Amino acid sequence: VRLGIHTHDTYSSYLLNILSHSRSRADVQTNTSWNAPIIWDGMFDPDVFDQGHKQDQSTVALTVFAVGRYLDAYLGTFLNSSEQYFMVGLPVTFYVFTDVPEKVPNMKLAPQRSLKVIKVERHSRWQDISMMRMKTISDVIESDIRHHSTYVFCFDVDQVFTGRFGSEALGESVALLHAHFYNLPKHRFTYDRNPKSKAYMETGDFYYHAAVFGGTWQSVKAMADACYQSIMEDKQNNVEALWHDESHLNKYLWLHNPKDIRVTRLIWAPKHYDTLRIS
Ligand code: 2GW
Ligand code: MN
Repeated sequence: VRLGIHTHDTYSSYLLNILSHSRSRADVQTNTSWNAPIIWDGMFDPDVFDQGHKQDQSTVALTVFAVGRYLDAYLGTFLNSSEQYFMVGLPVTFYVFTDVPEKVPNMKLAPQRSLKVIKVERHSRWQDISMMRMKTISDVIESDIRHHSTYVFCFDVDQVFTGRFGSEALGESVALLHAHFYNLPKHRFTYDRNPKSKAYMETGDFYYHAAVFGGTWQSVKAMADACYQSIMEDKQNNVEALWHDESHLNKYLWLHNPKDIRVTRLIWAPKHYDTLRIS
């Protein structure tokens, strides 16, 4: 019960099919004020989503960073649990970023699933280890992911999958409602409140957890690029957002709400009053 999902404007036919198979829930908010779905356990039929995405030949990339002590502490458990629960049945490429590639555990993966290890520098400040992921994610989408995967999901490594995280989470722009905040009043949200930071925001709609975000590679690249740019502008101005990349992600997702008009079917023709309405 932890997937906050919003979807922009591309819907293929099987999604319409899915909608007719969906069940609602009365105990949680199931759509945003701009009508994007918030998906919770019990609202979807996993088999219908899986079938649709297999038909569409959806492929998924997962990025995760394990730099310094975080490799021994978390990576093995994270990867094993992802192999067990993340997008099972779909082709998945894991992208592991680390400063010590030779220490990445050898994993036996199911068919159509593979793992790529990419060496990154270890930033001396932990804030940079976290924030600079945005740049690396954008670069790897550009150089590799966009040629192989429809969707990309980016995860913190200090997490363990304990249940299905499947194709119901695939959408153009996907974010997770922070488990600590989803039920709290907005004034408790820990957005960045420093007007000098690019992440500054007075109010917003949700508080998202930067430990999970995803979407189509195009959408994730736009998100990562924008966050990275804001992070760098902050550095030039000698400020750092309260929760680092998470603050920038929250600002971006607040500014980039999905549109409520998905398909333009009928538009107003231009009316040339000067020639049409001469009496
Ligand atoms: C991070 C903080 C302090 C000391 C070390 C690190 C660290 C992070 C590290 O030494 N090595 C490393 O690989 N990381 C990566 O950055 C790793 O993937 C980790 O999951 C991620 C974010 O750091 P984490 O998980 O310690 O931060 P949290 O759990 O407090 O996360 C939230 O806030 C962060 C910004 O402060 C990020 O936005 C994160 O996405 C949020 O979940
Ligand atoms: Mn974390």
